[in-house]
Order: sequence, then C-alpha cells, then structure tokens
Amino acid sequence: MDTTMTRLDSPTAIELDERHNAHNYHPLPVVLSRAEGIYMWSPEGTRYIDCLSAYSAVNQGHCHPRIVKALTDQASRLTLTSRAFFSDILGEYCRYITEYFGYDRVLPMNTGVEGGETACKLARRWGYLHKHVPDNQARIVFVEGNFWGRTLAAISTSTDPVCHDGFGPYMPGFDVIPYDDLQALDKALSNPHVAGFMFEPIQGEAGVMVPKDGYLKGVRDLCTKHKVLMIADEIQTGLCRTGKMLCCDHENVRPDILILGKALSGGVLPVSAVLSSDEVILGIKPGEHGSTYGGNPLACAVAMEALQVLKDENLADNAEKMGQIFRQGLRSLSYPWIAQVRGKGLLNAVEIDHDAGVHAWDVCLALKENGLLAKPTHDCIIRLAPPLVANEAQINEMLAIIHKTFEDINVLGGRLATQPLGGDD
Ligand code: IF1
Repeated sequence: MDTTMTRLDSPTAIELDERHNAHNYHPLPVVLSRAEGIYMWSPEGTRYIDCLSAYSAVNQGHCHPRIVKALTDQASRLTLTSRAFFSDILGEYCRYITEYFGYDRVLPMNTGVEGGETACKLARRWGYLHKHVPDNQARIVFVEGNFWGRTLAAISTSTDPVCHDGFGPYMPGFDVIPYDDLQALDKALSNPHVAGFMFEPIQGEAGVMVPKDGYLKGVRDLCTKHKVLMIADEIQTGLCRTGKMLCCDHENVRPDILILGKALSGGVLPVSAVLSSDEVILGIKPGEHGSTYGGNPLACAVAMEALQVLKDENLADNAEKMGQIFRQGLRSLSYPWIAQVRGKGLLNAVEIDHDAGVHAWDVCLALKENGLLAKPTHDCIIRLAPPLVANEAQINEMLAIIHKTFEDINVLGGRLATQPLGGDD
C-alpha cells in the first residue's frame, strides 16, 4: 500500500481507528489532515482554530516553516547514531540549550514522562551521594492533582483514580501533599530522607490550577532550607506558554532541576530535556541511564530551531499580551453557568459551574461545530491554549466563536445560577 498517498475521509478514518486502535483515548469526533499556524483542516477541507496546541506542544504554531526546514535538512543528512557514538550536532545542542537556560548540563530524552523519570532518578542519586540518605530510603514529594505521564512511576504519584487505579503494585518512595500549601510542604520536606520536590508551576491536567502569588518563591525557599532539590516540571508551562520563557520566571525563581518537553520540538517529534548542575547530572555514570533515541541528531536540530523561534518571534511577550486580551474577552461573556475564567499567558481555562447541568464535553462539541477545537478536562473545565503565534485579530476570532457557542448553550438550557464571574489575575 502506498501510505503516502492514502488520505481517508473522516468517517473511514474514525471507523478504522475505532476498529484497530487501542481504546485508551476518547477523542472529539473530528479528523485532521493538515495544519498551519493556529489553523487545522479536516480531510474534507473544514477549517478549525486550534485551541489545544497538542497540549502545548505546538507553541510555535503548526508546521512552523523554520522548524520543518530544520527537520527535513537534518533528516537527509543524519537521523540517528545512537549514543554508542558521538554525532557532530549533539554537543552543539547541549551547549546551546544549557546556555539558553543557564544550567551546567543537560540530559536529553524523548517524551515528557521520560524527562520526569530521569529527574526522579537524578534526585534519588543526588540524595544518596550528597544528602547521605540511607540506601533505598530516598523520597520525592509530589502534590495532589499532579500529572506527569503514564509510566508506572508517574501513576504511582497520581491522585486521579482514572490514571492510578487498577495498575498496582505502585512504586514506593513518593509522598503526596496538597498543592499550593507551603505549610504542608515545609512539614513534608523536613523528613531528612527527602531528596526532591517535583511539581508543575501551574497544574495543567488538574484544570489549569494557578497557585497563589508567592508560591513559587516559597517553594524555592523551603527547598533551599531543607536541602531538597526543587524539580520544576515545565513540560507544559514552559517555553513561553504562560507569558514568560519559563513559568518559574514569573517569580524569578530558578529550579535545581528543570524538565522540558512538548514544545521543545515545536510538535514535530518527541524531544525532552532535563537540565541541572554538574553536581546533580554527573551523579549518573555511563550505563546507568539513557535511551536509544535520546539526543538524536534530528531532535538536536529541531530543538535548537524551535528554541530560537521562541526568541526570534517574541512568543513570551505575545503570549502575555494575547493572554490578557483573551481572558478579558472570556470574562466579559457573563453567563451564569461559568464559574471561573483563569490562567496565565495563553494557558487558560473556563470552569463551568458544577451544578449548572452543562458539560464541558458538550461545550467542546458545540465549539467544534462552530470551528474551534478545545478539549475538556474533568467534566467541567474547558482548556483554551492556542498556539502562541496567534495575533489580536485571531484571538478576537476565537472569542467570537466562543461567544456564539456560549450564547447557543445559554438558550438551549444552561440553567441559571447565581455565582459571579471569578478572576485571578
Ligand atoms: C496525553 C493532560 C496536558 C504534562 C506534564 C509531563 C507530561 C505531561 C506537566 C508527560 C503530559 C499530556 C499528555 C497527553 C495529555 C496531556 C495533558 F491533559 F493530560 F494533562 F497537556 F494537559 N508533565 N501531558 O502535562 O509528557 O510523556 O506525554 O510527553 O495524551 O496523555 P509526555
């Protein structure tokens, strides 16, 4: 079969997927076959505005020409050496990304969850070498509502029954405390066996939960006080998504271990990275960690270009400015069934009143009918996170679709409630 020429129509694509694919996802019933910037098209040519950005992997916009060129140029030269040999680009990439973020070293991996696993291993090793934690006793503290992927370690820290239940036995050595609670953190970190505290500066999957001002600074201070590694999972919040290069930059805080993924490749292949000091990264010796594809030449070329695009196109500033306009527009839509509009930069969510009888899934279906793609989380939260290249006219285009859709839902039966519009920035 000539797979390069085969293009299925939407019903056939869905039918084949449902028949032959695992049922580990429940996608919106929309098929996509092409994308550019903030727009995506179905095989039949219907155009949608993307307000998910592949969960923040395409911050630079779909099929960014510079990133695609970096990919194809490198693809015709050298794609994979494995780490059994050096390549003529890996060292250059390591220098580029460490200088870009101001860390001594990087450990290159592929997916986000591998970045998280790597950070956990580095923290445990550091605990044994530098904090004199007794053998096999190292602990890592997480927060409720965390999401960092679906490996056995990641689900062992999860408080979401859907991710967690039915996959035991679970990995020991993790503590889970409430999010945005510095007192609980102070207490948890006082255990001398704790090597690291791993958290998302804004919780994505939990529903775009923005902590109180001062939380990130508080985390930094408590980690320093208790000699615990501050591990920031910026896989979703990093790379300009929240209006700064890193979400931690909002409070001028520098994590000891920084995990990046998703938009590190602008959405063209899986690339993740763990950045830290010599002390932390050199704790792992040859043979103790790695991956066939980690640091592959394609990933190196693409990641350098994807990072350079973020700077050249001022995407942090644009995300900040467009985010203000977007949230202001969302908050001006005062429907009684909207409980809260929250977010930072272009990572935003609309939370529906739990008792309003309106389901986020139905709202997302209606948005799709009107030409905008978004994904619900937790039944009552709609995440709105367009690519960061959106301009003001395009943000207004999104707001118009959202407005029209919410108006229809209001007429159709969003039951009246009394909550006022919430706001947190
Ligand atoms: C899916 C959510 C987003 C992440 C953070 C690590 C990872 C993720 C903060 C792992 C992944 C994803 C994966 C995606 C859905 C998604 C997601 F809805 F689940 F929460 F983005 F909002 N740390 N997030 O958000 O990265 O190994 O997947 O590369 O389909 O599971 P990965």
